[in-house]
Amino acid sequence: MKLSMTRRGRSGLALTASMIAVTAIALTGCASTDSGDKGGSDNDSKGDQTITFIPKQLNNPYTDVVLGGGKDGAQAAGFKSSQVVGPLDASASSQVSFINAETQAGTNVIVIAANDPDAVCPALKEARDGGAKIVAFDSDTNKDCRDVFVSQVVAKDVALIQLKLISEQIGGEGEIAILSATANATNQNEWITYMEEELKSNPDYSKIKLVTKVYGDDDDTKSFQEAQGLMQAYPNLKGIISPTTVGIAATARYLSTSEYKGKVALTGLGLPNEMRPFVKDGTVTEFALWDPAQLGYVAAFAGMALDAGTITGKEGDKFEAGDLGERKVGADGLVIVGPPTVFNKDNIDDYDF
Ligand code: RAM
Repeated sequence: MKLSMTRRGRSGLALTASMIAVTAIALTGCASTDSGDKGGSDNDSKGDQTITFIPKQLNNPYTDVVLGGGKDGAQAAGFKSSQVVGPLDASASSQVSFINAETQAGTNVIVIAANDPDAVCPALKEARDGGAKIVAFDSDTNKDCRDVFVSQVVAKDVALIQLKLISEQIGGEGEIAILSATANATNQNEWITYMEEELKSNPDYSKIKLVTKVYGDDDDTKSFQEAQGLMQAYPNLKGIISPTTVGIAATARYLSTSEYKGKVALTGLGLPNEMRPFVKDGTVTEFALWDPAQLGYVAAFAGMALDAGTITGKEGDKFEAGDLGERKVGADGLVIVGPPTVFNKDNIDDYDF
């Protein structure tokens, strides 16, 4: 990993605490945005811009790390103020009222991780009509509702790494299941589709059978129960892929005290700090993720470049993302942050997020 903003030595906990404070202000309805000039040129762009992050949901430790990076990025990019607002659940329409409030407030840049690619679109279009720039991150909206999509990694790579890990862990054959977040999440569904295609087309995986997909809704309790349900419904299950930090942690917790510990493999996308005990106790061998703070950080810089008019989101546009250097806009407004990292007992202690 080239540059990690949250490698050991920087405090992920501090970020989390500060984000909780911001969230508390937002939830009481007291958060204010400054309605600044929308800034049409590079020269008048610095100084009074406002940026608001709307994650899929607030009560998600992954989100806290992303938003910590977002806050750092907003400051480094020169925003006058940044804030976080959002729902407590990741349901399809839960973000709409928050978008509308930002439109009312005249916020310059809205950064959103969409719970549903369609549900947020009418509200985002209104925000754009009012002059706001829209940066989707983590989970995309429909392409015509945002200016750019800042993605952690190439979506197909995320899918392939998880398949490779599960295949290694179950010896290349047997039944597997996917325990996802919500059924509408754009990012989850894209990864799952790539996994399904690869399972069908790659002869290396011809002996692996995906028996079911279940949804824990990025809710710890529901994810735990879904994991338990999987084991009851599929007694021959060899492995579970959970491409969500909430799902993989809840599943690991279930497996760790069950008779399936060490027998049913679990991989997916997890936070090293949450997964550490389960790697150390042998419940989980290897899982993957990127540095979530970098996602928020790059999204803030993309927002500033859009607001300043130095990029419009077209293919080939370039912008500086502070410490992380130059980023390029690809086809369909896609900005890639960095490659996924695989965590196991040998390297997990090197990471702190
Ligand atoms: C969960 C969320 C998020 C996803 C990560 C990996 O926290 O579903 O959208 O990107 O996991």
